[in-house]
Amino acid sequence: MTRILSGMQPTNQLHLGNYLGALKNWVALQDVGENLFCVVDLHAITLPQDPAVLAQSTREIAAAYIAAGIDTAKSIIFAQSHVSAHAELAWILGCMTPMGWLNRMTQFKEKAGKDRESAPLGLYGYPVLMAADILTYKATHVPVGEDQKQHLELARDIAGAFNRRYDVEFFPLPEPQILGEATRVMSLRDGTRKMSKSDLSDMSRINMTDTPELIAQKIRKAKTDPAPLPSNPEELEGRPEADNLLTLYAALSDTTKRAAIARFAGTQFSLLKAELTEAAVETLGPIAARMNALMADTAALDAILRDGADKANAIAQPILAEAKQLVGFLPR
Ligand code: AQP
Repeated sequence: MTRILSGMQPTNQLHLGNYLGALKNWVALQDVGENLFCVVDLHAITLPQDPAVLAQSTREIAAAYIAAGIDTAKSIIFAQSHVSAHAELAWILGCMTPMGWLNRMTQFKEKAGKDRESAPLGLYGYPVLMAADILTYKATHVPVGEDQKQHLELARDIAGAFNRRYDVEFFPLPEPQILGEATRVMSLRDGTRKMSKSDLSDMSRINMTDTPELIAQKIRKAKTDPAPLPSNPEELEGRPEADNLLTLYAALSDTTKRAAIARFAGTQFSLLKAELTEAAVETLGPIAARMNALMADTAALDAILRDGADKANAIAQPILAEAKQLVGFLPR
């Protein structure tokens, strides 16, 4: 049986990288199996969050899922903190995760920066909680952007560690699904850095709710290089901004990067930027409109999250109970 699980952090507005690297693929995969899409608010507090903003962002991410095409008749949408099994299983799994495995995680190194001694335990243990998110449901497939590949490999290792410790085939090893043309969308200001919610410059990213004018401005000001666009993929080597803009165009126009390169070969960036703006506005405009409409009725969104949590709990609790039994905890 295919069971898909993925999530996004309610840490800021979602951007084009979140959409193309993950959300768009979730929507396309909805008919494949059983789907759970969570708003990972427990992950969000690994860095300080304003409580009122966190609550509102959690609703906003749920609204983005629905506005992008996640159908609550086919998929379960819920907040991670509403299913306590995630945190409980994370503790169990953390007890069989060697620190050496966590020390290799590049995201922790990037987020903790130079002052690692001050970084919270939660940030260090983030990948263990992520493994618990997946394994709590025995999810088989996890559609994510390329940046999450390392965490997914760790989740497989952790599942294996549990199975070996108790000599069982209890947890399936989850498969990462890194799909589409834009698996790693880069910053508009620096083609060597990932487009990210936490980048201080709003001009570095296109947010899912940006107005058409703002999208046009951000793309117009996006960093480029002086040469005309190349005629083959090999010539994109050392030209990260050209590579990124062509990738974005391909993903937003539902074509391949090879076709995008052929379309703009030998032209200046201005043509690519104009057509990319059109494609971005065409894709994001209707999603933003639906998001705004959904956000106008927060009671309805809260009801969707409550219903999702009930359904998610119904799947998670028996799996957690069985895991606890394997560990040797007494039944209640
Ligand atoms: N730039 C990206 N390109 C492709 N996919 C991306 N994802 C994130 N950035 C890109 C994918 O989006 C999903 C949700 O990510 P997240 O919200 O859990 O957190 P993140 O990966 O930490 O996203 P950000 O924007 O980079 O946030 P900050 O700045 O807070 O770290 C994941 O599937 C991710 O792969």
